[in-house]
Amino acid sequence: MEEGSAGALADTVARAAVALRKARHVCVLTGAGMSAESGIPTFRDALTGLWSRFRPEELATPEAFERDPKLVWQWYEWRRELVRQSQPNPGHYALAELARRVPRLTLVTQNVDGLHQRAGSSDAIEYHGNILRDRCTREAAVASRADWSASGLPECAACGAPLRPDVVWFGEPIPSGPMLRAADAASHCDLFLSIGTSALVYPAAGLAEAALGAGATVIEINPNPTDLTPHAHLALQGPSGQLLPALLAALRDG
Ligand code: BV8
Repeated sequence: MEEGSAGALADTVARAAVALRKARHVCVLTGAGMSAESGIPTFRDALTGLWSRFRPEELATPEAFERDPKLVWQWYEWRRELVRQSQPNPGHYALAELARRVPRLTLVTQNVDGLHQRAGSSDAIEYHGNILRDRCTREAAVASRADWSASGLPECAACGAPLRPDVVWFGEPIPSGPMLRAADAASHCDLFLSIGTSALVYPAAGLAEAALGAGATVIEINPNPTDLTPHAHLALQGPSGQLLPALLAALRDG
């Protein structure tokens, strides 16, 4: 990074720390970029190699599961293994620490990897569910697996119905609890942090719009520009695993 842009970034981090110091209620939305430095490919990168011939919308949908449950389970088991082998990165830990240094912080994550919780953000709102949990397709509740199934696919231990990953697929509604809690935080916060998301998937991407509409300061952390960047008050262009610890240090030292 050339001298000028490093200086400009340090200045933007300092300005973000001033906004954090003044904030009464911070709402944070994280996306797949938050876990990139933990070795979990971002949602669109996850379709490299074996999966590159698919688009997310072709695998993460009820129709895909209906059409070819074995293929969909293969993709999820592959991603589950990546998640199991991953660790939270310094960005996850910095966010957990930040929650202890501001009056109120609501963390909403689009990620299904559970890394925020493993880093200490126990109250993270799982807007799109959690890939490590199974859900019964009949009882629509989190379920455990039968030891054996005739179909070779995971079945509910209680009722024998097929199991699915406990995530929100494209075309499915966000669970009402997370939806309402996230919408309330976005429209009542005075500072909104959008971290590691391409701001393309709705209704999650609408949370930043709600915060802007309610007059909150919006700060984005992302190495690349997104549709949100032109509307953000501050854009910290870099990896969250480095910028969140820098932001926390600036807040502490301020
Ligand atoms: C719904 C769980 C209605 C599954 C996921 C046309 C226009 C607008 C909307 C739509 C449309 N057509 C359809 C829709 C609706 C659709 C949608 O938004 N589609 C998009 C593709 C246009 N939304 C839905 O279907 C939602 N449901 O609308 O239901 C309804 C209502 C009532 C009743 C019935 C129905 C459901 C959406 C949820 C889908 N599930 N995940 C799974 O994971 O398997 S979404 C999936 O994408 C992940 O959760 C992921 O997190 C999320 C968003 O992606 P990002 O997190 O932003 O990840 P991405 O890879 O895109 O970007 C990564 C970013 O990180 C990049 O910007 C990169 O620069 C940055 N980065 C990289 N490295 C770093 C970094 N940042 C920081 N540090 C780094 N080191």
